[in-house]
Amino acid sequence: MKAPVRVAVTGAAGQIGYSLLFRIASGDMLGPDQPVVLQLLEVPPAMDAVQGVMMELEDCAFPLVAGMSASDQAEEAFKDADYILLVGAKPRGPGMERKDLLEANAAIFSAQGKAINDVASRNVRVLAVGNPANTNAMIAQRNAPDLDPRCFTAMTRLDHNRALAQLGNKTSSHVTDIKRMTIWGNHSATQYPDISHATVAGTPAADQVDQSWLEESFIPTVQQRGAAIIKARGQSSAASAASAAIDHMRDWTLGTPADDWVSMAIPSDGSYGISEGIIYSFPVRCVDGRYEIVQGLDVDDFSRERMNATEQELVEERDAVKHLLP
Ligand code: NAX
Repeated sequence: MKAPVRVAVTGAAGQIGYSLLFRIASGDMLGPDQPVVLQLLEVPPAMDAVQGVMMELEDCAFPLVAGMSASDQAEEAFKDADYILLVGAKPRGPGMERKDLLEANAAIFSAQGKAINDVASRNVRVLAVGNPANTNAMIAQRNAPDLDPRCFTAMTRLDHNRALAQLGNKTSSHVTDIKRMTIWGNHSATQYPDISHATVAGTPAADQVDQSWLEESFIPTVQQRGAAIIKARGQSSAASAASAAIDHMRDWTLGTPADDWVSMAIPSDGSYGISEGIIYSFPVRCVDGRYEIVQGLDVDDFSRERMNATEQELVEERDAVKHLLP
């Protein structure tokens, strides 16, 4: 058995937290030989609820749980953390404009970024799930100047997995037959799910579907899937979001298969002409605990237009919170 690692989760009493924590504790994220110490962060009114979640975690008697704590102080919850999942965020309230939402979350993620900078492991892996996830990750990163910017990522894996499912249904194949799916850009309705490099059972996906399905069904369905779940379930996706967060952290840490890649929103280094510094979703491969953008993919006019539109939205989000950045 390995030495325990510290995993901090914010928003631990929320719906995603309720699914996520039990998967982490059972070894789905870091493997069956990796004990974990869970460090939960919540806001003061949710401290009773989080105690209840900890009681249930205890009652599972998970062999891999080496310790557990909850706090309403980020400096406590992030202390020496090796992994941090930033799930808690302020939801859009009635009458709230997009700008208000960005600003409210900027306050939360600035403070959490500073705390990560001050107390987390120097090799921490941070995943922002709480929306607007990409810009929240950027704000946390900018407030953590002592850490490598590459420690900070945001989640587009749920979009990636949704795209696999849609293409699998359309081509009557299993998701495991599909390789090289890509989500470009923002975790929002401007994201660009791209099948132009994908294969289904070894043959190009683009040869197996027509352009009108791509434009009129596939892309909008993936972009709008979150809203469709809310409409059907009356609540936003939670178990699937938790599952995607597990996938993201597992692949970042343990690696991606050589013949495939995954989508992660990471600090842009200018690859594919995308503005440096924004947290943009790229196709990435992970080896030895590090991610690298898949380089050299052909980008046609159809893709370029969509990659630029979602980049533009992220640049606008960054500009809207610029006055709050250090
Ligand atoms: P819930 O409202 O059920 O839970 C959020 C929890 O976060 C609450 O318990 C709240 O008390 C806590 N919280 C709020 N501010 C906090 C702070 N400053 N520090 C610590 N905890 C704090 O939401 P849930 O359904 O769990 O969703 C959480 C976030 O994930 C939302 O922002 C949501 O929009 C986002 N999502 C992101 C997805 C993605 O793919 N990136 C998909 C699913 C989800 O919509």
